[in-house]
Amino acid sequence: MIFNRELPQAAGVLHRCCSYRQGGGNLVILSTAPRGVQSGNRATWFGLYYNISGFGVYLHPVGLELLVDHKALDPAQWTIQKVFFQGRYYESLAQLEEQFEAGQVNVVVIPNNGTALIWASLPRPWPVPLDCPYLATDVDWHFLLEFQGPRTLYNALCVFEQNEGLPLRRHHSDAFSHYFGGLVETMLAFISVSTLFNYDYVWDVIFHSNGAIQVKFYATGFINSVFHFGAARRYGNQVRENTLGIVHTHTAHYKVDLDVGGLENWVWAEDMAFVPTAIPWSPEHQIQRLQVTRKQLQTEEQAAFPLGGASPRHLYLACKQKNKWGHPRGYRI
Ligand SMILES: [Cu+2]
Repeated sequence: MIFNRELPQAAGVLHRCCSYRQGGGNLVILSTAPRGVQSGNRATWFGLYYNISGFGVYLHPVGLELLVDHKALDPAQWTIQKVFFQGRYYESLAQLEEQFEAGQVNVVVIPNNGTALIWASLPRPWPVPLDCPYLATDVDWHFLLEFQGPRTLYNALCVFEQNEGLPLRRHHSDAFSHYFGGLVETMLAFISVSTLFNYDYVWDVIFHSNGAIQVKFYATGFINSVFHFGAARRYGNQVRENTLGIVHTHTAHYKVDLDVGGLENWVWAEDMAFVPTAIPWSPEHQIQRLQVTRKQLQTEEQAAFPLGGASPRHLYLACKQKNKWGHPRGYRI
């Protein structure tokens, strides 16, 4: 719709700014959220970028953006609600072209000097060796999701064991007797990568020997960029002649369903608190004494902790079974 129906209406101005030819083969679109201003809206801004083969297109915006209403189920009925071109808004591409022909549009010519890099298009294993240590084991991932039949992603995960960096415990004695004892602490790591548009997200799941499961999540890849004009630096950093790397947010949601030793599990919160106590051998004096606090969280509400807010020092998921001393067995979250 954008390339066949819309862009030809502004062929003149696009030829001038962005070496446009019929069909627009040198351009690609990238969309951005939000997709509307209220519930039910389906309207998205699509930015046009130079299609630089074998290389990221994400740093090469040409300064044209189209607000497409894509609520209709039939794409033929989608419409352009607004046009942005190099700092100004227009009602349609036809209006932009009309004003360009009347000499009213100040066109910034965007150079298309990207070079194709041949090595970038070579097939390669995934994750690539830079994600994992050399001795890691690559594991294929078989799945049924989203496809009619089974699929396999080769080398989708890598698994390795690694020294934690600190021993679990060590002690060297030179005081009453002479001995040394210690235990290495290792972790088991699973690493995978998922690619979404210009980003690669690296997911680490790490199992520590104290029972803790740690999930790490990193965003890397190409930055998000838009056409740079006016006071745009307020919204990011200039990274090229006509390109602004923009501030924005990434949101990630985790949903974990963990059963420990059966389905009967509880969430426990452990922390420490200072409790004013009279000194036993000198009751007229008071000390702030540190105590362990333990609380079973009864409802989902109680077990919900807002990001950045205060949460208990130790949160763990415990099963019915107890250890020899009556402490519930569980995994720390
Ligand atoms: Cu980002």
